[in-house]
Amino acid sequence: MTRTLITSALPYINGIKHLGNLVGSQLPSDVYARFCRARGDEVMFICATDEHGTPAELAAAKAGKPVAEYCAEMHKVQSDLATGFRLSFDHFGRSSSPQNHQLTQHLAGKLAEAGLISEVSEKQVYSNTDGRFLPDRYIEGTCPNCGYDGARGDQCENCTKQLSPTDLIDPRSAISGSTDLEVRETKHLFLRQSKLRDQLDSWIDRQAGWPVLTTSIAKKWLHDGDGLRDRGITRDLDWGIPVKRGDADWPGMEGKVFYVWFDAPIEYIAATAEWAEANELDEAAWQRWWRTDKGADDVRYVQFMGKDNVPFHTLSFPATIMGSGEPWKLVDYVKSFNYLNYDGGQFSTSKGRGVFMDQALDILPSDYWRWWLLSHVPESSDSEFTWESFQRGVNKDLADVLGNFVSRITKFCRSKFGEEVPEGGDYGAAEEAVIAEISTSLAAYETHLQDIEIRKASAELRAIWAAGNEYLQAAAPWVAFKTDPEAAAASVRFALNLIPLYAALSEPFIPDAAATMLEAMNAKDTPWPTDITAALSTLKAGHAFSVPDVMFAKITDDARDEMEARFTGR
Ligand code: B3M
Ligand code: ZN
Repeated sequence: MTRTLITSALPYINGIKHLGNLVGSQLPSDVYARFCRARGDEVMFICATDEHGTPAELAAAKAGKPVAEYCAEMHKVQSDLATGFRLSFDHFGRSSSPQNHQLTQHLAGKLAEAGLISEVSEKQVYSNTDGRFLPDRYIEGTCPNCGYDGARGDQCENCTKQLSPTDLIDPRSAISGSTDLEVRETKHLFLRQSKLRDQLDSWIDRQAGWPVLTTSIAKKWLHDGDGLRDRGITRDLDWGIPVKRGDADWPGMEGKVFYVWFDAPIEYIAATAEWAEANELDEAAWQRWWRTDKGADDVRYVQFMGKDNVPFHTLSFPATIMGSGEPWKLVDYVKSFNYLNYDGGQFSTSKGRGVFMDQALDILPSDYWRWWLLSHVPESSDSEFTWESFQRGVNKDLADVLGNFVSRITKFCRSKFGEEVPEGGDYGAAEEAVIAEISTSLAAYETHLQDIEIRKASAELRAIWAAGNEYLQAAAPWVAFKTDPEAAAASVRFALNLIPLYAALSEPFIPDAAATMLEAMNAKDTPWPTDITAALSTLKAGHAFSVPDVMFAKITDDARDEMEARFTGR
């Protein structure tokens, strides 16, 4: 049996994610996981909240809560939203878990043993009022270049000049506004990634089939400028994973934690250990996914992420894995995405611009969003959400094509033959033609899903739905019924058989609608089809069904305008 390990980039804990975040990793990874499961793979599908770093601390401070409490609450919120969008993770973990503490400290110890960690003394700004070191971008002041008074310690937003904190005139803490700052000496650990450059380079060269977007970013970081320079992996923060070498203290590193981007990808592994614990399984149960010496040789590991995360997954995390000298599983395929924009601009968490996951589910069922987002996933270029396009996708594809087909044929059958599959007549040339058409589309659909070409897959799925609608239109059993009831019965039987087939094929994209169709057709265990002729003869004469409730309500122009207005100028 094929074993597929799938991870989605971990959403930051600091607030509810917008639809651009959702479509840039979690949602397409869910389609792939569902497809692999439907095809009979053994799947481990992992995600988690990314809980460390300054943004988590600041979000907690803003919410007026201790950071541990804030993270626990937000984890629950994000986990419930994931369920609301039907993201079928085997485990939705937390990067603050004991498992991740242990594994991160373990790997740091191994890297140190391998001579890949150096200790570097740095000067950094300390805020006496805040009682902490300030990262560069949490220091504000006046730009020496243009005089703008909101420049940050890393860059002036006004004139774009790169700055260091000591360049700022009248520097102050962005957290408290305090000017009681001083420069202190502090020691940090650096991962000597540069020593692994050749190893990483040849590993990337071997990944012939990776998407261009992924490889081009990885190569750029590897070869241009200082992409692979040694990287600080510790921070002076309270919240995070304490710096240790395995179980042992790390002299001189007391009170420091690992940098969030060091521990976050390790959480992919740790979350699988969390999964094992939650299911009362032993260590072997998760190690067979991650340790090539414990059975993970035959695992295919696929990662999903937005393009800004590519360098961390193609260089930094592999450097951690390779540098440890231990037989951990490396990624086999990195699927990355461009950005989804919102109505002529960008989605923005800080500005509250766009539609956020909680708001989306308040307005409409998750399938509506899943369908539009997945059929517009920013694969080959950035794409844009507009309310008009959303309305069109829901009304035309879901309501007019799929929903209309299901409703029309089940209602017609009920009125003329009752709520069971009618007997009489035989499939003929028209049915054979549909079988041939769908067989061809199915092959293309499967190829696109295997290649994780989600947008092409969605177009093929839509074509499969349309084939049923066109068939029904041409066969017109409501006309045939008057003169040739046998022929009408055969058409109705054929069309009813398309419903469970559509459910199975649509499940990766619109799982709730798929479940509704199967429930109505009394065909819950319909498998992924291998042969369309056989699949379309599954429901025999006499098989009982029921007419489902309206599957997709159309979005009226008024409703669209209302939603659009509600989301501008927030
Ligand atoms: N939290 C960034 C992001 O959501 C980061 C991903 C971590 S994946 C290990 O874009
Ligand atoms: Zn400036």
